[in-house]
Amino acid sequence: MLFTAATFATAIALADCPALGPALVQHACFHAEFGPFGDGSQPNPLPASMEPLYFAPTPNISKSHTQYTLQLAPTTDGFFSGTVKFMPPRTGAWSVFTDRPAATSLVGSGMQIQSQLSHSATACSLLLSVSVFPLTAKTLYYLTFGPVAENRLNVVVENVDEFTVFYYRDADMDGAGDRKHDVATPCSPPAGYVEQDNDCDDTVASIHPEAPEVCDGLDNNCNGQVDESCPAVALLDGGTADGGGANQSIADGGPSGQSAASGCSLSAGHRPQPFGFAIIALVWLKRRIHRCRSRAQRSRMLLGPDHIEAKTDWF
Ligand SMILES: [Ca+2]
Ligand SMILES: [Ca+2]
Ligand SMILES: [Ca+2]
Repeated sequence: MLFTAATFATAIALADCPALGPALVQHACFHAEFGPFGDGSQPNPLPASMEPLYFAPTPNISKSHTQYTLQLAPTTDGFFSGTVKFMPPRTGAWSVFTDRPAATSLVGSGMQIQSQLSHSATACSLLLSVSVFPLTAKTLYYLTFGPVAENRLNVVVENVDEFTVFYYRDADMDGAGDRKHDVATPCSPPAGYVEQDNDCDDTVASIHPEAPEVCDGLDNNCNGQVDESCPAVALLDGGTADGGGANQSIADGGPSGQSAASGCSLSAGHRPQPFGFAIIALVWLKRRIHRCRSRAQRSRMLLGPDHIEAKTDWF
């Protein structure tokens, strides 16, 4: 189920997640490999009314960003099990990673807390199972692991909400997403969404930041520049009535009229600039001749043949 969060990004509920996302898993994996390491034996006496329910001393694993190695107690059927205490510093979703699949149950305030998400495979080779629980700040919870076949279990507990990541829709599947269509989730990205938000045209797979810039009149590599790697060719727009023409730079690689030197296509009615200037000069000269001849004709009509030579000396 998708719903809109206060950040205006679309959020994905944990219950709808297929698995936790790589940001959280990699973070927990870092602590599993590099520590800090805790033995889980920190004394933390239980309330007298609760003590009989759990073997003592019950380890406390409330410190996050730590891997704890728990010594589990034997059960009557030859397996091992154990209970630890955890008190979250803030309210939210908390993940409990273990280095092997182990049934994990959680009790708080005498109530069994249902897991929001649980899966037995992660992207970390050191932490193979995880369960997520909704917890309330400053509340004492009891986590029970097992039964498992071995008496040791490595555990890492991390806050889930800290690892909410934005993903962006990649409609053309070129690996770059559209920042206008995003979701926020601590889970693995939904199908068709990626972490990159820098696709400037998510409808064309050949346009993305890693694409080569080609001479086609488009910004292929999304750097805000069109055909920046192409030789600029200034063209004269096909002539106008007054002999002028707008200079125009067009893209290379067009379907017709390609220049061997630049590879740029020349649209109909355009001339390369060196010839364009010559054309401008010729058109200007032609117009001046026409204009002056017209004046001479008018002068001839107004002044008569005797005055023509004097009035056209300037030409
Ligand atoms: Ca894309
Ligand atoms: Ca281009
Ligand atoms: Ca470009």
